[in-house]
Amino acid sequence: MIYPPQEELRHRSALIIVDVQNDFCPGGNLAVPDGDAVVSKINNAITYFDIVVASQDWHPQDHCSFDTQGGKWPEHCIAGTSGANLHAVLDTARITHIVRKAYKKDQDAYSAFDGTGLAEMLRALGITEVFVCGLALDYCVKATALDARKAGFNTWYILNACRGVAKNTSEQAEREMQGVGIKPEFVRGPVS
Ligand code: VGL
Ligand code: ZN
Repeated sequence: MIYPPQEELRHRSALIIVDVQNDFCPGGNLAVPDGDAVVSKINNAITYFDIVVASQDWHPQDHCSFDTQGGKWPEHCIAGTSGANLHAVLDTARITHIVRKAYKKDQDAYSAFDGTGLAEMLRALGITEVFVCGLALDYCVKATALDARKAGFNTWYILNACRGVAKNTSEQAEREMQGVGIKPEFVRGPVS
């Protein structure tokens, strides 16, 4: 398999853009280093897909993952706030489906498949090939790609359209994904 998807596979391929939200970008409450660098890459990749899913982390104010509630993360991506919005430069006109996850107080969800019906939706659309990109490589991108593979999709992660929270966990994430047959891909241009 190659990126971009071969023309005859285009109608069976989906791009999943994971959590490219303001809070995960520089200036946000849980900024991923260089997180906004994925946007221009994704805007390039997006042109090769007819089915484009964007996920949003979508937490209530008192979500269990927040340090104020004994969780591991600072408050982030609170439903309806600007921090939960998709990055303003992301080409949202080409997004065909949005899934919101981890919107229940007592449940966290790293994967865009978790509690969203995404696998069934993609199957109903005839999708067999899934390309994952976005934030963060070592958390939600990894979890999404692993779930895509588990659900039976041929799965790739577009490495240069991802950023991770930390180097060691990102390298570990790549090993985990590759260990179950998820392959790395790279989006071309624009030169930046
Ligand atoms: C994420 C930490 C907490 C992510 C979401 O999108 O990778 N990370 N919530
Ligand atoms: Zn979260």
